Amino acid sequence: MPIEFAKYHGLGNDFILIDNRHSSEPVLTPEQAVSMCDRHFGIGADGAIFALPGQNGTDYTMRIFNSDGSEPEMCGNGIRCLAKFIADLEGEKAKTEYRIHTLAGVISPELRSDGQVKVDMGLPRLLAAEIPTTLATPDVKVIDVPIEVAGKSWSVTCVSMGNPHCITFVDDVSAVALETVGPQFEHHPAFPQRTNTEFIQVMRRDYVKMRVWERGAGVTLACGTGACAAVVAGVLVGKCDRTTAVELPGGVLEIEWAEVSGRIYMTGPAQQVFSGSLSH
Ligand code: ZDP
Repeated sequence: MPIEFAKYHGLGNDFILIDNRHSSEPVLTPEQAVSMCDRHFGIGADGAIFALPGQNGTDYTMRIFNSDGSEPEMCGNGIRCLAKFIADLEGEKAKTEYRIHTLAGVISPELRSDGQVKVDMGLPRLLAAEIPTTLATPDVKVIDVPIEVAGKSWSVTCVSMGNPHCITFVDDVSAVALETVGPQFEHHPAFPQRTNTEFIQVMRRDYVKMRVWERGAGVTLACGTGACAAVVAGVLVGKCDRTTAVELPGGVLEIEWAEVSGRIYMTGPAQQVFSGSLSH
């Protein structure tokens, strides 16, 4: 039986989307997802995302495999793509807001009339045990803490958006040797679940440039959870406003860390590129 898929991207962070409404287990194994994500031997993507039936009163469940087959708890750009994908699947019955069950809790994307998707990303988690990281004792936040990576001392702030993020502020983001430094952060013993790493250059209090090394996916053009984590870190270290635009290689995400509720809102595009069917 051929499996239908659609390819979407959010700011160049690209995903294979699969209609998995008939089953509560992903129709691809992590190994199959790895070959489909391969840019030469497969479709090519940073991850594979499955739209499964909802749980506990939610509309859908999202599962995602990174391009290396590991399973992250959440994916910010991916959930914008998922929202567009399910609206496309539902056609006339489509809603403008969905409640999605993820391994990081319930996340709610809203399809706006201007084509952008605004996502309530929930609350950031800041305690060392929640990241998880051993850079501080379990019930302490990791803000501006030194770490030795690739023969250099970096000052980092750690934020979980359901998935782990390590943020470091640099003078010139274009000068960071992502391909060599990134994997050394990802596999550093201070991060038992590995980590995504964001390098941030503050242009203004409300505008930053970011490059990312993603756990399980390497260099990507954008990372939604990473952009949220970066703004939280920017606010915590006093460099950013609560509403800040994050410029990634693939484009700009608008992030707001609401003062009263403490929730994070991410707004950005998501777009279908093509659809097809998998041949095994
Ligand atoms: O946490 C991880 O393992 C990430 N690689 C998951 C994917 C995050 C993503 N880039 C995002 O936009 O949040 C999809």
